[in-house]
Amino acid sequence: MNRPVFLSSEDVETTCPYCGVGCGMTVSPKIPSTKSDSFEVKVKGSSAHRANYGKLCVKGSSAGETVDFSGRMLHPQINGNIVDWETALNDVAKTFQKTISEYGPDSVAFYVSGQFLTEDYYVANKLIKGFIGTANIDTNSRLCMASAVVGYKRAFGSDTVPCCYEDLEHADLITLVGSNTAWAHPIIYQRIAAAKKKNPKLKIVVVDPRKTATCDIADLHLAIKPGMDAALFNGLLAYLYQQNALDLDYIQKHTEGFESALQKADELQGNVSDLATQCDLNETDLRQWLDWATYTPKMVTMYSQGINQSSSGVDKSNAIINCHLATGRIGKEGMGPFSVTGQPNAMGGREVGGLANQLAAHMDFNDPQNIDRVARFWQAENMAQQNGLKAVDLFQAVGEGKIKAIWIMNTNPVVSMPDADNVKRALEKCDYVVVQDCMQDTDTTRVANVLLPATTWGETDGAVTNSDRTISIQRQFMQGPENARPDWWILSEVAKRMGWEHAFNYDTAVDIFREHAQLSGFENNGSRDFDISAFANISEQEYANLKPTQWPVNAAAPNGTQRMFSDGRFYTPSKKAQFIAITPYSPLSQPTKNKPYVLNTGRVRDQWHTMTRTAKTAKLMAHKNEPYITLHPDDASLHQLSEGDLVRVSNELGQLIGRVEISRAQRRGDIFVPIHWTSQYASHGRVDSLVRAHVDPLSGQPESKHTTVKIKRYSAQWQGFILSRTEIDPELFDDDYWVKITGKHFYRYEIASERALKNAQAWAKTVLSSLENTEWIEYDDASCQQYRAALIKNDQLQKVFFMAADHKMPSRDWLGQLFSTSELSSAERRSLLAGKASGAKDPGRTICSCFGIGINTIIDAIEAQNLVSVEAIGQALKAGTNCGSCVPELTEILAVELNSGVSEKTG
Ligand SMILES: Nc1nc2c(c(=O)[nH]1)N[C@H]1C(S)=C(S)[C@@H](COP(=O)(O)OP(=O)(O)OC[C@H]3O[C@@H](n4cnc5c(=O)[nH]c(N)nc54)[C@H](O)[C@@H]3O)O[C@H]1N2
Ligand SMILES: Nc1nc2c(c(=O)[nH]1)N[C@H]1C(S)=C(S)[C@@H](COP(=O)(O)OP(=O)(O)OC[C@H]3O[C@@H](n4cnc5c(=O)[nH]c(N)nc54)[C@H](O)[C@@H]3O)O[C@H]1N2
Ligand code: SF4
Ligand SMILES: [Mo]
Repeated sequence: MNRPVFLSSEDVETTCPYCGVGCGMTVSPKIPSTKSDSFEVKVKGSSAHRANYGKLCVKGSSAGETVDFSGRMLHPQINGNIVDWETALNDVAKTFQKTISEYGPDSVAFYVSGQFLTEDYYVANKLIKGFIGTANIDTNSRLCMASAVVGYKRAFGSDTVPCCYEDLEHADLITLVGSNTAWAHPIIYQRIAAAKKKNPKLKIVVVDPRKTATCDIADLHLAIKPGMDAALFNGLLAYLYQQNALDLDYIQKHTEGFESALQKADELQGNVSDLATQCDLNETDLRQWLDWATYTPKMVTMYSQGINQSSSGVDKSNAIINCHLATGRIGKEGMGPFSVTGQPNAMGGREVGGLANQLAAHMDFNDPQNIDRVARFWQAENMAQQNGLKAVDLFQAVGEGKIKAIWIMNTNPVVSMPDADNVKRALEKCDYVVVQDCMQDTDTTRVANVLLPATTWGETDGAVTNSDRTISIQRQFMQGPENARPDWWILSEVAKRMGWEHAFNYDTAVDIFREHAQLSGFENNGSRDFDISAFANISEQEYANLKPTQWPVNAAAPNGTQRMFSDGRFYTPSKKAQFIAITPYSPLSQPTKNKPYVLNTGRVRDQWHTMTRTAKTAKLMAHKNEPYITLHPDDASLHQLSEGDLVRVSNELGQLIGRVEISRAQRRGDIFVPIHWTSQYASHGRVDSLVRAHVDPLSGQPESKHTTVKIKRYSAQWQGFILSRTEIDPELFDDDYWVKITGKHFYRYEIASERALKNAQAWAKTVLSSLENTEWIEYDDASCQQYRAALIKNDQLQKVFFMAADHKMPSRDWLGQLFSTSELSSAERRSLLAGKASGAKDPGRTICSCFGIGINTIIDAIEAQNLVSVEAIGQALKAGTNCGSCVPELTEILAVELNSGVSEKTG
């Protein structure tokens, strides 16, 4: 059946499909009682889950709106033809077998994802490493937290996140480094904000070159020069020593390598004034943070992509960890170096060993005993003996023809890999590309030979592990498309057809989870941190009811483990933690005369990665709906750019076109572009086509936050927008700029061209292609380059097109609302080509997505009703009262209004 059907009418406890906070959710199915009744999935935060205690952010709370089957991949396909599963599975198995027998196991590869469920991940890893016989499996986690993994391993001898979320509530100082928590980990942000309210002593410091929405709760923002974090934390280490604030007893008992780490730090960053210059920081601010970090015992340092996505990402992590070790601030309440993960199961991927340089269950290839142990446990027939290729090298090898067959699952590398156009070319050239996705049309499915339709969130069961080691279950509550299958099932069926029936004979996800748990405890005896042997015999029923649990969970800790390293024992051979001497270095691309700008990239509040889920809902599209480029006002005036202009960003690898957003939140010389746009939603929006594939030498993680580019105004000869009840083929826009935006009952296209439009009416007739029996009303004024048209059928608005010399046309909101009415009133008809109801006000860009409240409405209310707090705005307009994701922006708007200052947007 290719429409969604619930399994039952009972509430289901599950886990959010999005970020690594790992919020628990209760899903309440609303079973349609009649055929025309709508299918509705209600979600609310589960109050019992210790990640979120009932809260959800705007993405999580809208998850129910994304489960319809629009755009889904519905059938297995080979070279564009629909085939049955048997044919597809045989084709994949045979082609992989043939390639391996001709060219050896290293001629094939898997590229997987931190959004895989643990069971999917486990099977993929077992198949390729234990049976195909190569470790050529890498994951998008390489782009995400590979540096954090290596940092932890260098320091602790294991990939262990020492902290838990409760530490954020116990801390008196939280330094957020390279983390836009407010947008990327909103529920953690809300926990920190609540902790601060409760404990006014708690200081928050944000270290980020940009002034982000997260800075709204910060006592101090250090707008660090991009890439200089290792220097900053070296500086802290030296300062701790200078202030006599070291925990010498801890250093002596539990660590090694302190002397050389301190010596290096003191030599290079021992002088605070010099350090301020190196990091381009105000010295007073820097001293303030150094003092807080020296004299506040309960300190958590939470870090994310500003640290990891760097050519010195591993060193940056160790520079942070060094400071915690030097003061013994680890393994104790309210303390620790806390790397937060981005994807819902980035941690599960690390557990199964899904990276090319991991083996399984927190064992590596560096010890032959590990290889032997895993081989015995799996009864592996072709055990891989060494690390495989990391993502950048892997796609390079695809391009060079060394990898002849690749199977990509649950990730969209043509969008998300650095040097993405080159990745695309490599895949186009590759003999055999299998893409397993739940969506039919992505940039990566477009270059596949074989497409395999997977089930997705809500349609299958599996485990995920969040940022603080909590394992929770994503549970099935609905039936997926008839021909979609769970990822683990597809992998197992191919494995069986390659001759390994006995090793992949799984009936359910629980069978796999049990095996994974058994491996974690196999010959472990306390030698490995990752141990969930308490689940080694878990029954179906127990799995179905599994409560969120923090690993390790074994005989010694049957209820899980909140915090690690409390006893000062680590997983290195000496059981002591390791200091690493750090020599900071700058990002690899440095600005030149021709490419003077540093391109920084990251996330927006309401979109998830390559938008395949979040762009389906109008609600999540309302906040930011076009690719944009944020730049400092001085850089904007240098290029004579105003807010809303189009600009072209380019370098030798590619180009991107987006809207100008001017903000003092941006440092001079740095520009920021969001990562989300793809070829399905924008003509020139894929930012990774510009990002150089420079990597950290130890982790192989790309420097996605630092590439040099030039910018140039896009000299639009005309601009326009279309609202249409049905989709429009972007091919009709030729090579012009276009962006597609999902509205409620319509699609919106923003268009611009560098070529003059000689005959607007003719263009409109082609692109809007009038249907039969449609009324076509228009307004044409060539003298001022204005053309407007509307198509109406049976009194219902079908399409509108507005064009003008520039972007300043009526707000799209009022016109958009008309698509929700089945019959236009005569007043609406009369106002159509004016684009607004007479006397109506433009609500402005959406701030609160839950209630659809725009910035102008908020400002008007603040002014008219003298509102002085975010709570008062909430009472007046409801804005910010549901999920709270927009509270940082409301705070900012309020601050600007109360100070009557110049509007400063945060990105
Ligand atoms: N809304 C939303 N939330 C998400 C995701 C999403 O797609 N959308 N994705 C999830 C995933 S997979 C991940 S990995 C996380 C990422 O979560 P975050 O890491 O918080 O998000 P980013 O926006 O990638 O980058 C964080 C910040 O790093 C800063 N930065 C850049 N260069 C430097 C530097 O040299 N030093 C420092 N200190 N900072 C720097 C950027 O300005 C940016 O504000 O988010 C997760 N949550
Ligand atoms: N410049 C720059 N580049 C970046 C980043 C950055 O900050 N800057 N961030 C990097 C980071 S941290 C990350 S995590 C990556 C994310 O980048 P990607 O992993 O490429 O992005 P997603 O959109 O999450 O891709 C997931 C794909 O899996 C599909 N899918 C969803 N559910 C399922 C399922 O159950 N099964 C299967 N088989 N498929 C499914 C979706 O439709 C989608 O096509 O981007 C990286 N790229
Ligand atoms: S913070 Fe938001 S996106 Fe992340 S897990 Fe929670 S509800 Fe989902
Ligand atoms: Mo990520």
